[in-house]
Amino acid sequence: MERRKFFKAVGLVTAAAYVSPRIFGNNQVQVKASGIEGVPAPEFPPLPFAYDALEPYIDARTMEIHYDKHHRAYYTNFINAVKGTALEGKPLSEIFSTISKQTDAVRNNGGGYYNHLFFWKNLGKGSSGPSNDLSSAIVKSFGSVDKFKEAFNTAAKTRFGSGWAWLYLGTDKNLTVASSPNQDNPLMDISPVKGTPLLTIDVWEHAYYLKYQNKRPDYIDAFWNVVNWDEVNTRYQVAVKG
Ligand code: MN3
Repeated sequence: MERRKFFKAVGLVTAAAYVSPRIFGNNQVQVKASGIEGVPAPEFPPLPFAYDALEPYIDARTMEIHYDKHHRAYYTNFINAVKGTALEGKPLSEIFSTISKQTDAVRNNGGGYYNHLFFWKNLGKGSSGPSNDLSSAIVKSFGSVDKFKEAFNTAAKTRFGSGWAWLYLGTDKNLTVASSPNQDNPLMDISPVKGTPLLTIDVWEHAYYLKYQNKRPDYIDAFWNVVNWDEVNTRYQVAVKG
């Protein structure tokens, strides 16, 4: 990257880090623009773990294609879609809050870029489980942690075609589970499910077909072995304070 562009990018990231929580449009979702909801990275961000890190639950070949082909394409197409427009250099949270007014290219590729960034961060091995605070909130909303997992699994299994299932803190401050089609997410003003996302699973066939073929439920069951609860707990803490 040339120096001028580099400093421009760093300047935007730094500025975005100090944006306080805001309510965007009619979306009523508060998110700090300093995380992955902030200004798009100037370069395609690295995968936070090795391709084989989630074996045997998610295989290395699937991870490689998913990250290096699918996710990279969303990133590149999104950057190209906003280049030279009023959206260039804007935080993703702000773009999503007005997504109903944007092109399909921005909606699909922006969603695809963000949702995968989010998904990688909520995957990993070795974390213990939901924090006490998050557990209490889950029990309050779903009755028990098992019932929450059941609701999440149902949302993931019954999403027709391609999409995502989410645990999110709704605008009413209750934990909710729902699914979204294609590359939509709860930060989008166009989405019937709105809130701050805490946990997600990609149920597009490209996320599991090499290993699980048509057995989406087996992939969803395996997913629980590689949830990075540390990330989910942190997101919950930030979301309730927001
Ligand atoms: Mn995917």
